[in-house]
Amino acid sequence: MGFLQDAPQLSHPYRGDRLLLGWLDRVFPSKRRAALDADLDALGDYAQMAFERSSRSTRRKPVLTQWDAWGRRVDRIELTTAWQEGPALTTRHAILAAGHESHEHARLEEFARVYVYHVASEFYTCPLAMTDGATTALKASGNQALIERALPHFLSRDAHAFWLSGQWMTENTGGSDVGQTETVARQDADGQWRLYGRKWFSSAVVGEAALALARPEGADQGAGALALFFVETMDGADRKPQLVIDRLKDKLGTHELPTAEIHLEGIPAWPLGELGHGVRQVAPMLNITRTWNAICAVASMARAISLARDYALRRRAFGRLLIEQPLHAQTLADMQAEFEGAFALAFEVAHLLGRVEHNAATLQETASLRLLTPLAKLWTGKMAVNLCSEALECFGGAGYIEDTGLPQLLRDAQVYAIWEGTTNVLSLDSLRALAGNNSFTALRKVIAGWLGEAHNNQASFAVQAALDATATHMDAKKVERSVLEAGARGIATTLA
Ligand code: MFK
Ligand code: FAD
Repeated sequence: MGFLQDAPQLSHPYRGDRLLLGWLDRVFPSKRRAALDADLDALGDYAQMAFERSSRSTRRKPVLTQWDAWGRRVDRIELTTAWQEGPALTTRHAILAAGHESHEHARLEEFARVYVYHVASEFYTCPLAMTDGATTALKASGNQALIERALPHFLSRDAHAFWLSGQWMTENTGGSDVGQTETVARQDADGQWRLYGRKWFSSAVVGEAALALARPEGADQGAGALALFFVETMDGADRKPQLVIDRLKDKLGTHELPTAEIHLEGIPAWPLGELGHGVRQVAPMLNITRTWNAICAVASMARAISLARDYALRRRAFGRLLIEQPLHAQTLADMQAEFEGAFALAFEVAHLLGRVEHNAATLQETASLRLLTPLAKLWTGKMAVNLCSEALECFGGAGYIEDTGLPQLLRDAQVYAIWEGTTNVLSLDSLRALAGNNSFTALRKVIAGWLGEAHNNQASFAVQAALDATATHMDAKKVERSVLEAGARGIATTLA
């Protein structure tokens, strides 16, 4: 046999990540850093093992069996190995529990774990994100009965007690415009609420709970009249019969994640708070899952770059290693620079989140968090697609071949820009954040600080012009809303 190319190897996703290690050393007090080390080390070991395992096996998709041999409806979903390992890893390493400890570094400790675990988890991080979001929304609701019922499960350190939560928002009528929700909430004579309707995308259908938007029977049309409900999906070991799984989606990527279309046929539900303003009540969940999205997008970039860098040390062209070819080295360096910027943006959101949640933030930091959350989500979502595409090209034709495992990186990356608010929806959310009456002045100061540091004058002018337009619109409604919206993506990406 002639020449055989070595496959790329994965450096340790924790101990080999210079950027993460440097960042942890910088932001953490040494005592906290040492405690975190053991969990990150173990999650890094798991991620390296999972990488090697995936190169030996054909990746599987979850399988839905709707009927048993005797005609009974069972809706059983068989999960991939990584998904079966998810609850034990999550609870053993306190991935969710760490984020809800009572100190301002809690979120950073959580998201460092998420970053190391994400790619190996095969998007088990998707329902983890929603569970974290549900925890945060329940806390914000102040509904003590539901908090006491659900949080001991969501934040459990025992795999047997652990519950996942879904986020049932999107319907056929619209995922961005949830105001069109058709699912109805009806109250029994005994006062129990029940949900009836169809949810078009449910990514945690194997979970034990969900937060669902529904319209109380007889309520007005539009988003303002929606209510947010807590749902439990299981009756002992069986899924409740009022939750019917119609089918699993056949998706471009995230193949291991069982995303289902479901029908709700009277499943019991409990409102989180008042029977209205469900979107306002679900917003804390959205902001948490958007932060997860940014961190996970950055984790995918880290994986793609790590493999491309390793390959450049193994592959030769024109008499030398790829890394010795000046243009290839420059290509990798440019990718690394974009990645490090995205990493800084995503982790700044995690840092601010922890400070805000523990009352350690200034007014400007609170306003920054509101704006940076959509910006980080939209920027890292797009960047992950660009960067994974570039990384595939670094492997030449091998990057296009399925059993190298590389194409999956690109397919999976495409989801970051779509779910949890598309790029356009988040650009509009950035305008919403800018226009928040209390925060605009504080934000202008923060942004002036960024512009002071920026060397790109064209970008500075664009941002300044956008802010002036926003201010004018807010003050005197002189700028047409349509003009502002048409420019929203430009404003958002420039700010990001
Ligand atoms: C591995 C990575 C892990 C990531 C997890 C991935 C899981 C993916 C699963 C999903 O995709 S779940 C579905 C996600 N769906 C969305 O993200 C919905 C996208 N659409 C939007 O975000 C719309 O902007 C939104 C539905 C939120 C608002 O639409 P509306 O109907 O125009 O509402 P409106 O009137 O602007 O806002 C209602 C209230 O919510 C307002 O407050 P008030 O009632 O007090 O005025 C808003 O200020 C507030 N609000 C909206 N977005 C907010 C927010 N508040 C804080 N933060 C926000 N982001
Ligand atoms: P639409 O809302 O119809 O959007 C279509 C296009 O119109 C987009 O490009 C959008 O940017 C643009 N657009 C819409 N409104 C505006 C506007 N005002 N201005 C400018 N442009 C606009 N949802 C859940 O609730 N739970 C889940 O568990 C879940 N899991 C998912 C898993 C996967 C793999 C995927 C792909 C999606 C999942 N979703 C889930 C759904 C997801 O959140 C929605 O697909 C997303 O919010 C977009 O909604 P839509 O598909 O209805 O698109």
